[in-house]
Amino acid sequence: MTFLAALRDTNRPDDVHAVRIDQESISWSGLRSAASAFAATLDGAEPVAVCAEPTLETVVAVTGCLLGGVPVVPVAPDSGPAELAHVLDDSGATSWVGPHREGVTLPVRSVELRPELDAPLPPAVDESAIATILYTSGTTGAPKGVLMSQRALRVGIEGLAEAWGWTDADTVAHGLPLFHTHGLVLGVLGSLHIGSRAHHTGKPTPERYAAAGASMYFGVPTIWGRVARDPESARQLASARLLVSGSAPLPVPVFERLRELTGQSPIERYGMTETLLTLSTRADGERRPGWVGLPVAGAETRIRTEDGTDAPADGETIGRLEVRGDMLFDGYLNLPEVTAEVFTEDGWFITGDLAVVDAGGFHRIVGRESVDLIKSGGYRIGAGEIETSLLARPEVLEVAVVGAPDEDLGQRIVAYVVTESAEGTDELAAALVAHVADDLSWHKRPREVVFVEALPRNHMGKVQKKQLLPG
Ligand code: MCA
Ligand code: AMP
Repeated sequence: MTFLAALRDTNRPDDVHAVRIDQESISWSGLRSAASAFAATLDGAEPVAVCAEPTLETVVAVTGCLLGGVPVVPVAPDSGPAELAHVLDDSGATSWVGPHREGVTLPVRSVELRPELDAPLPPAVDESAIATILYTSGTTGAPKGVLMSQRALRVGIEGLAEAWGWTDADTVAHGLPLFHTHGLVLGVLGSLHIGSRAHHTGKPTPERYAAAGASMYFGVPTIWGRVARDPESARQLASARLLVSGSAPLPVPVFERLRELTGQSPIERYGMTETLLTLSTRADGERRPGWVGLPVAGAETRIRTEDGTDAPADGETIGRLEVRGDMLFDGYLNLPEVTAEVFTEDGWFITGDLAVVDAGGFHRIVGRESVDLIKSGGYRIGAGEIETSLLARPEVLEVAVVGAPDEDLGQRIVAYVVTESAEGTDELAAALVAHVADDLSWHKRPREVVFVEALPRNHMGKVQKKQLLPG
């Protein structure tokens, strides 16, 4: 058993493209040959950092690393200096694929979409090899590198294929970033394992989704909300086989509006960078608004109450969601203590999400344990990371970052800032937003800065973030 089975299958007919990005496409044999040629240039097992623009070059570099058994580090193309330096340093990447970036001193590897020399398809890789190191935010500190083995990716994708009836007859369309699990692993590598075609729409606009003519669509709730507000585009998705939402909760009104406009209920599924996807509704089963369904093949879940026992399957009792299965990560890179903390003594991964389960095994995610992990537009963003970035500005004396409810983004990043003069100006607010966008990345920028005289604190001096949130 090996990951990217369809890409490795030399008998696969070449009549349709394997991957299309915007207007450019590459055939199965073309991708196999370009990725094999890239793999042939790899000279060891050191990670390769790939600036993950949505391009065919990114797909060739990533699949080349996987074929060659070398870990790949997908990097957000707009990572600012602080984020980029951390990712390159922490991952131990020894080469860089992508445009010239200030601060990147690693040797650059080039990608040939049509290599002149034929390279043989590399032999199957030991499945325990690390496939990807994906950086994701925690509640505190800098983003952590999540080590995913080739086995974890294969098992995770096969679990979804079983739940969704995903086959080589499908075409998968989405417009998600290629530096996270959703867009890269599900949206591209999944197809290259199953044999379906992957179509990246470029920008994830409702019009582009409507024009893609795919059988399966992936999106975060922000995208589905925009589709639901564009009836003309939404109606064109009526002929799709599955509309799949995940990465954040799909609001019930969006679910219902999509059903009204397209005649079909979206599939909702739940997962994490560390666990791939562990829960989903099924192509052949019930799809209930607000619920994320059943464990996928190979995953197990349990919901633990405060006293350490399993919550009753009554659809009401809230507990901590814990998961296990072969699609889980191998740990956080360079952080053995942090890795140990997220597993229970008996080997379950503590997701940090709160959930309920009903008698039929259906799960509903009710929230997160920590207010410090924000989900904005489906991006996971640690409040601590933004606070550290803002505190580097001399004007900022104290800061607390929270995720406020937002109709479009799910949560919107709001920074409560204390300055010396206790008064902020619009110019300062704009400068602070630009500072985070430049220092970390665009999607981590606060959407709002509120100047306050003091932050609410308890008698121990700890900031009471819940008091900064409405309700
Ligand atoms: C974008 N813009 C910029 C920059 N980037 N301008 C200057 N500098 C930049 N670096 C422009 C855009 O072109 C756009 O302009 C405008 O800013 C708004 O961009 P932005 O704010 O980024 O977009 P948005 O509209 O707010 O984004 C919504 C989104 C995005 C497209 C849904 O949030 C997104 O791609 N989310 C996906 C996150 C994701 O994949 N998460 C998966 C992780 P104009 O409007 O003029 O064009 S979760 C995961 O992997 C697990 C396992 C799971 O469960 O799936
Ligand atoms: P990330 O590692 O970026 O994928 O973020 C994982 C987190 O996204 C989870 O811990 C959940 O809080 C959230 N999440 C993913 N899918 C869903 C969903 N369908 N419903 C609610 N939350 C979700």
